[in-house]
Amino acid sequence: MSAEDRAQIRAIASLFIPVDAALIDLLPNLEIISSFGVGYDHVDAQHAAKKNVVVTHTPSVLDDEVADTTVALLLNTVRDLFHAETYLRENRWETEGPYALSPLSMRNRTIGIFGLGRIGQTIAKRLSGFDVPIHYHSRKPVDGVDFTYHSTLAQMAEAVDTLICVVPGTAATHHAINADILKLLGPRGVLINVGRGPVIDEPALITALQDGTIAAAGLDVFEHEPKVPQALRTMKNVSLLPHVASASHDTRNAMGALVIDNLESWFNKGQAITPTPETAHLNSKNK
Ligand code: A2R
Repeated sequence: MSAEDRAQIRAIASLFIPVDAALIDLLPNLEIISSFGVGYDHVDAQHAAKKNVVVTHTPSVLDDEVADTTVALLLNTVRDLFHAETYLRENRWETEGPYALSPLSMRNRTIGIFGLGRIGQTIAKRLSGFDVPIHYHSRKPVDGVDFTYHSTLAQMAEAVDTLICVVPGTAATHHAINADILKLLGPRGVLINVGRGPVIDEPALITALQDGTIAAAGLDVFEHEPKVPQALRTMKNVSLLPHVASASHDTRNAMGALVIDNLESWFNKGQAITPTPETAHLNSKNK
């Protein structure tokens, strides 16, 4: 693309496409990057801020869908439902008899939510109906909730047996769930990840699942997705989804509409609707 063409570009709508510092630097008149999804780890928002470029994302409109999928993934994992259904479909119920009892269940579980943000709180609301104690860890306690707060992830992992990860993928959360945290979660431990793959040290998780350090895992996101390690695919105590937590027509349409609404609002009213925290201070064309 010629320098003249690049100078025409004032906005990027990004659907899972990386927008790195080099791309931002190529576009001298870029004003806004409107990104699809609540997580925007594929956009260099800090570099965009330095260049006075607003980055927007699509929070809130996917909370219910992701929370529903999280509960489904948790139940699928503890009750072994995928393998039970496969057993029926292979006609083994009729020929071999009832499916084996599941070693795990939701009974007597204690839940720990790593990241009690918009999605984490929506998950907690749903799980409150399961009569299970709910704990959480984030950097600050959340006002107005009566779940048990832990100021460190290690403290929470020790106190719970079911860890739900729903933090953003950042430098600070990279490999936050490592061999030490899995050991603290313990042999009844169930790990669910609907946040970002790199938050978990995947090789450490595979080892922990193989040697019984924890009992099971349910994963919607992966460290190098769409590549999923063969070891995970062949393990029976693992439930795997191809990053579909928000992937219904309803919710993806709402997310797409917010991508467009942010662009329209920026160009028509001089202000985007849902800027990321890194660029919120730039969110006025009259700055
Ligand atoms: O730490 P806080 O108080 O800012 O709480 C946020 C927490 N969080 C962390 N907790 C511990 N250590 C960290 N380094 C850290 N960084 C962030 O994660 C907050 O409770 C939560 C994020 O909540 P929201 O910003 O409301 O995000 P939302 O919409 O719930 O989505 C979470 C993530 C997305 O970034 C995507 O990666 C994925 O779920 O779809």
